[in-house]
Amino acid sequence: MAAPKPLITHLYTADPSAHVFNGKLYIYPSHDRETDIQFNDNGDQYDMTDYHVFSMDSIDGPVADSGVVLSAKDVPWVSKQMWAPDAATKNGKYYLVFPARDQEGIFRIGVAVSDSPTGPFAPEKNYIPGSYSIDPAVFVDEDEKPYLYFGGLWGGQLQCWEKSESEVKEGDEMNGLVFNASKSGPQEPSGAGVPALCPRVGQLSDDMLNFVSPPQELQILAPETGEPIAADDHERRFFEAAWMHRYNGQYYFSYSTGDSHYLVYATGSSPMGPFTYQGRILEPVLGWTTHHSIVEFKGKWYLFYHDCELSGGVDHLRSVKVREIVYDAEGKIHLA
Ligand code: FUB
Repeated sequence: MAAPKPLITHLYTADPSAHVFNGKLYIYPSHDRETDIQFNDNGDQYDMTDYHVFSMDSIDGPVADSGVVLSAKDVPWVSKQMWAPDAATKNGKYYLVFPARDQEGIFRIGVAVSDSPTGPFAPEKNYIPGSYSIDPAVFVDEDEKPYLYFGGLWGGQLQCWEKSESEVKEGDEMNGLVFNASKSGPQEPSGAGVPALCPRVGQLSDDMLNFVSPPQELQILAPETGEPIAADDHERRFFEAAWMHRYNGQYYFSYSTGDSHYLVYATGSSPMGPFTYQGRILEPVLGWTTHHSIVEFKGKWYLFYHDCELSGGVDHLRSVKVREIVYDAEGKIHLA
């Protein structure tokens, strides 16, 4: 196939979460912007302040920009860095679910609500109690139960959260974890045989504003051993960019491997896991980050992702692209 082109060229956009609502395709991306902040492994250069929503009637047709649908200045709990969002619909409402740093510089996950898939979205005053880290992905299963997958290493702070029997801060009673600021930055567990840190999953309440029980670690197992993937297995371990979809009765959990720059996937028979690693979806793109979503639209399946082609390789100025994917008879994913 011809090399995919950026779908949106008047803005920089990244981390595309694509959904089909009422027969139309909507993209909920990060809105990258130019800043003087130098590249670092903590991700300070990704200093985004608002979200736009984009829509398409057909996969090769024009992309409509609905304008700014939510700004950091309108969300009381947010200090900065509106990173990769997702969206979902339930009970006739549309929910924009997004991570940002709170007033103490800790990444949390918040919700904003609208009657329309293109917003504008009215933010809740506070973040989801017990939420932490980045890259929320909401999955509403066939039985209408909503699940929130989240987590990201290094700048995403997943490694900063530790179990504590006491001294849990108000608002974190749900997760029972404390934030250890000394672990901020490019750190994660290491050493042969040490299990990798895994993403978190929690079932959401029907109004999408709370967890119904504490989020738990989602297991990703190596197929050859049935054991959790190890922390030093950088080509397969979870880093960030969680996504969940269902195909042919199986649950597909996909994610970025971060510093090895792959998009990979694992499958399981329950939305809560465990999942068994299956393989790669996309090889490294131009730019450090790689992030995606997978959606069925008009009978075909698509991978939305980003790279830095439009900015000539500037790492924090990314652009959304799309490629068709197919499943083989064994349910393995291939680029079309
Ligand atoms: O866009 C900021 C961060 O970069 C996202 O949260 C990560 O997934 C990576 O794409």
